[in-house]
Amino acid sequence: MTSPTISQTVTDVRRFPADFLWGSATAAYQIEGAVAEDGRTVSIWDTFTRVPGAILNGDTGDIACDHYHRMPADVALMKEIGLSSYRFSTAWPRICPDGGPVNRKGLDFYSRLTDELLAAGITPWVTLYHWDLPQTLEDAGGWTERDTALRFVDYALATYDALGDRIDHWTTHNEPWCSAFMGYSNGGHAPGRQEGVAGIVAAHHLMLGHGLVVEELRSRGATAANGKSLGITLNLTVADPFDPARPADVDAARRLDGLHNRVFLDPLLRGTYADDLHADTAGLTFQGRPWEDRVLDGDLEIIAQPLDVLGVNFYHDDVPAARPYDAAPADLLGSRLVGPERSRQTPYPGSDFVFPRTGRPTNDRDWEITPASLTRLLQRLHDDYAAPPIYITENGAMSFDVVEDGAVHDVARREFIEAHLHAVLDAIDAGVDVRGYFVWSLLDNFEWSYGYAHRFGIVHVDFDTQNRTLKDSALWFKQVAAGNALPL
Ligand code: BGP
Repeated sequence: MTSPTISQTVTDVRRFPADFLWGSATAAYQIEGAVAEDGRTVSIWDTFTRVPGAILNGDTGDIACDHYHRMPADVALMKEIGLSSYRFSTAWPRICPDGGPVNRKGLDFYSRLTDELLAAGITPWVTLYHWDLPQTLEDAGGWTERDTALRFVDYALATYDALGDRIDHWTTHNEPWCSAFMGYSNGGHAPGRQEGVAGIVAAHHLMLGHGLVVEELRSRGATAANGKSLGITLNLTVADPFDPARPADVDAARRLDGLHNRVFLDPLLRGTYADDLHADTAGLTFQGRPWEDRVLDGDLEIIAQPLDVLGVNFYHDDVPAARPYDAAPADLLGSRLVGPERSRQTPYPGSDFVFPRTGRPTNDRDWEITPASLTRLLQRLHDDYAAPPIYITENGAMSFDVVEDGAVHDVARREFIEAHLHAVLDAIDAGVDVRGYFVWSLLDNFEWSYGYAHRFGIVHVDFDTQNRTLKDSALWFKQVAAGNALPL
């Protein structure tokens, strides 16, 4: 007897709203390779991957998934999986090499990709900045300089002018928290600067760039009435104290929420920075000045432009304990993994926490699996921030997958995605407007600090042969997307 499929057991399913988008996401530097082709210049990640010890096994994105040369075949894979949308990023150093004038050849690649997607019936969803700042702009100060936000507008407009006739969904930034705080506070990501409160300066300029782009695109007719949708993607978390009876832990959770969630949500959705963010960072300086010095009159109005959608990336919640906290390393999350040492510096200026194990199951990355927190997060965005329609623009799990007899039995990933899809449905049932879900990632790829050792794809990539194998999770996702429903 064959096992029942979704269509055979129509009563035993939980349905998603009509027109729910089923997608998968990637990012340029993580998959494209071809780093020196057709005029592309060096980005901060090309530079950072050369820093000894920065990336596990010294991996780089030089070749990655060789997607730049294999794009049509990869789009065919998306079609085979039945994706209704594909979220990718454009590479700034391809389109505006060295942050300068437009490079037609760089744009052509994304134009061909867009046409290929549309021909396959897949809705393109573009992200303008997924962390690959041209090195030349970093050399001039990077995101701690206001001018970088202005250069971002030039690049964004060039991209929109070339692709806006065919692409409706535009995201300015992916996870500006990582760009700002991993890039400029703890240095675990490119450009690798460990400059404390510089992270908030960078966050402000990233958001300023976002707001300026939204303003300019609106004036070019990118409005909902014209079928265009503009947004930003944030990696948000839910912060709970490890010991609710310990006041220092309660304070740690509040601080983490401030320096991770509200530092973006408040300016973007309320046009303000919270009082406790100012208080928690009082006395910290970057280049001798407090971060607030870089917030000029009118900036918050620009940042708080109304958005059509909010992208939410979610991997796990956070349950901090305040230091000093006495625990054996094995009792702390992440302690078993050999990650780059620099990533362990606090990315939270003025605050430092540890993350003790709470006893919940973990995945191969040693991240606790916390789907109920996704429901809480979505409800909070709805209740406290009156957020615009939400798309889950990334969610997924790392596992050390292997190909056996032509298949990859990634049960843990399938279960992870399934649990989080139920969490999304729980939020929808509670009245939150969630309109799509993009699994991270389409392909195993260059996972930043973790290089190629850590696999997130629903498609396995053999990095020696570039052979692709659909994992069991992809076959399952195909069924769910086709039925627009989860089996019970
Ligand atoms: C997000 C990024 C993705 C992706 C994923 C897993 O932060 O937007 O680009 O890489 O997380 O990341 P990592 O392997 O670095 O933890």
